[in-house]
Amino acid sequence: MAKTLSVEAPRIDGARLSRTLAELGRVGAYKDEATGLTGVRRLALSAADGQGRRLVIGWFKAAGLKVSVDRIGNVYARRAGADESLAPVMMGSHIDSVPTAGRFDGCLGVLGALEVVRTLDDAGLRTRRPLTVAFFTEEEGCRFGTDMLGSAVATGRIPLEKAYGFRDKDGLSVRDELAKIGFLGTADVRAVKPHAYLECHIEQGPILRRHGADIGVVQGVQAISWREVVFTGKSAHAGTTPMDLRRDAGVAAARLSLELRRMAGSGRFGAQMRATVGSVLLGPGMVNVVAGTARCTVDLRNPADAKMAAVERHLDAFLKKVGREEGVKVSWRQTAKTPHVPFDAGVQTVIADAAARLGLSAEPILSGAGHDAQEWSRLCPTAMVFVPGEYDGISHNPREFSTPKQCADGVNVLLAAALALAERA
Ligand code: HGY
Ligand code: MN
Ligand code: MN
Repeated sequence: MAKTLSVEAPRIDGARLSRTLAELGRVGAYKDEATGLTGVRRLALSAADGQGRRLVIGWFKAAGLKVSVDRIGNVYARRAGADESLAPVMMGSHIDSVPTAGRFDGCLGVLGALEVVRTLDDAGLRTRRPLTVAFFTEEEGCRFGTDMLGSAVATGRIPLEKAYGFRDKDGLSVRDELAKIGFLGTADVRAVKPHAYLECHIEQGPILRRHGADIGVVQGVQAISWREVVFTGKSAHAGTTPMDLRRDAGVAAARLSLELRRMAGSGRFGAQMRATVGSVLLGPGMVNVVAGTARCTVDLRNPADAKMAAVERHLDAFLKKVGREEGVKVSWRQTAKTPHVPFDAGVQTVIADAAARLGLSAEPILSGAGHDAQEWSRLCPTAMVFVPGEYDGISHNPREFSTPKQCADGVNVLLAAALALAERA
């Protein structure tokens, strides 16, 4: 008979966690030209994502978890509690990646939760509430255009049929790509109602490391707004077309990039304002043809919703101005938009107490990156555990690195916090 839980939580096996992270990191591994490092390329619903999913599910099953796949491809793995009638404490994140990723973004949260389960099994401990470990579809949003897709469907922000219809740059749909990798599941997407949700994640920025803090107690996620902006000018001969006769979509795109940097640096929208043009596709994209079209992505981030609204108004006016001055047509569509999301104060306290009991230094921090947790916070008390990263916490880059101790500290806090929440009525 499993022992009931003492207050003192067991400690995880940090070496096993590192091995598991390394093994998943080999799925979708590629040689990164820019850094010379081995990176991870596991775009959502790609063959590599399917391979990674099957590897992780194999680990879930080997740990005795009951696995289900829902209709948007989210994967839930349940560990029975002493009282199966109680709602589970859920720990999750994502294993899909951007094309130039490291092996920690998202994976630390999923494999850290698996390590929590393995540690409880080693200790023969049964929690009062069931525990669910999960990973969600297309958290990154960089293939099908909107972030936290699987979690947004599971928590009711995006309808399933709308999500099925999203297409990548080659016109392939979410639904078809789920089927292609064998993850068009059958479980109801709204079936999981956790008692609480925890996510362990790398900070992906420089703050914790610079402050010498072991743990970040995440207060929430800043507002995010993504757009796709299309400038349509006139393709023309690069050699014969006088400069004053051009309607150059490439110049319009360049002005957009420069204006975003000027806006973000002006302080007018707060010191935390961040703005990025991550992708510019020029058409026809030839050395001797003035660009007739430019398809750009815009990523805006701001901790304050009111400031984000002001940024959007300024950007709308700027796009009209550039259209007028460059003689190009401007169209744009909103591809992602989430407000500032505050996390539950009670769960933050549980995390802070766990860190203190473990003798780890912790500080509150607002997340600059979007996370699945911000979607689950609509359904249940939610918060996150951040771990610091080396090299100024660089992420979405193969140089992404958190040390085995940093990862183990974060997952020990995740374990202690999950236990505290799982023992509550
Ligand atoms: O874009 C983000 O903030 C996250 O990495 N999906
Ligand atoms: Mn992430
Ligand atoms: Mn990411």
